[in-house]
Amino acid sequence: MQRLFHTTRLPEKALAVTLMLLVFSGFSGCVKRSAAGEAPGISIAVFVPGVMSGSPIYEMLAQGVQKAGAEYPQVEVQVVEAGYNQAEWEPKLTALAAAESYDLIVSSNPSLPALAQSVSAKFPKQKFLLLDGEISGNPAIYTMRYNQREQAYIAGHIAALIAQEGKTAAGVSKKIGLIAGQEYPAMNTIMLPAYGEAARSIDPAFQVDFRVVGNWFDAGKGAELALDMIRGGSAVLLCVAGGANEGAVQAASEAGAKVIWFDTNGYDIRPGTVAGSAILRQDKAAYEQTRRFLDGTLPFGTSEIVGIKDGYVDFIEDDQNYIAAVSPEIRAKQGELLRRIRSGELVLGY
Ligand code: RBF
Repeated sequence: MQRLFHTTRLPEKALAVTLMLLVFSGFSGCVKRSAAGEAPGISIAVFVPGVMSGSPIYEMLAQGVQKAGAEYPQVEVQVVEAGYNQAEWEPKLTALAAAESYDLIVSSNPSLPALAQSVSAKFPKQKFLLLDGEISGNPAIYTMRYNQREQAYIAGHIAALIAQEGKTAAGVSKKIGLIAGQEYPAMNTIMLPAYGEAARSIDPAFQVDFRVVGNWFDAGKGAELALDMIRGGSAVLLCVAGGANEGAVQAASEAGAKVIWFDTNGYDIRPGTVAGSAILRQDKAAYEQTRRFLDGTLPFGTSEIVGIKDGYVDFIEDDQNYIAAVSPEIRAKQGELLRRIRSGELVLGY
């Protein structure tokens, strides 16, 4: 989206002088490129592993970093979209680090920690802030991941309540669907099981029809899968497939099924069809963690996990489209589940 590299280079002598000045002034922050007489600058790259359009988890990432950057003087934020070819991500990330132009590279998704670890072996000075992934023990990498067992559990809970109410085209149904962009450990071992676990807490007979698009953009495939799932008896579909969600929600709307949205508030996308939004506050996480970096307090080498109680995972209950689409009885039951998680009565750990 924007230029990949920032090639400002200083003459070595100027850099040495700058570094000496910084050392002698006791500076412990992250200024890299500065020359005598110039205000020091901090440069941050947001590495988007995919494209932002259709994937609000990445839009929130860029927004949060940009918001934090704008609150500090001399901070420059560049957003780099790496595209959907995952084979290109590591070479592109390596190129960003090799440019030695960025004080921090910010990115997000569960595959990033391993990529950053590999790049870090070659460029150990490069710092990384990674959300929605986990690794600890590398002094150049900080990670924050979300409790996606909670996020998928609250999605499965409302999906099952709506399915068993019998007001969709499927009638009373004990089947709910999940469409994912691809298979990955957090999906297969955390989200998919939690989605089913929640449905079976409503009725042990519930089954989950799990389908995989194979990428994060193909809306046509999303629609095709959704239609097949609805024909197979799934009354409600959870969509975790980026740009492919658009096709699934369209198909669900035409076939009289419901959709549960993931990561952001999706009620407006198709009022009446989108009947739940289990969200992540990735914009807040990106903003706060970038600020910690700029303040010099981001604890590199560590990882954190945050969930509902911490305010990073939530279910949107106060949207008019939710209130219009879902019966008061179901909303009350969903509200009670959220209360139990918030109060610590129901603990959904890993
Ligand atoms: N989620 C998206 O919304 N859009 C994407 O393009 C996307 N790409 C991903 C690529 C990989 C390799 C992995 C492991 C996950 C990806 N996700 C993507 C899923 C994302 O990390 C997260 O699990 C979901 O958004 C649910 O919160």
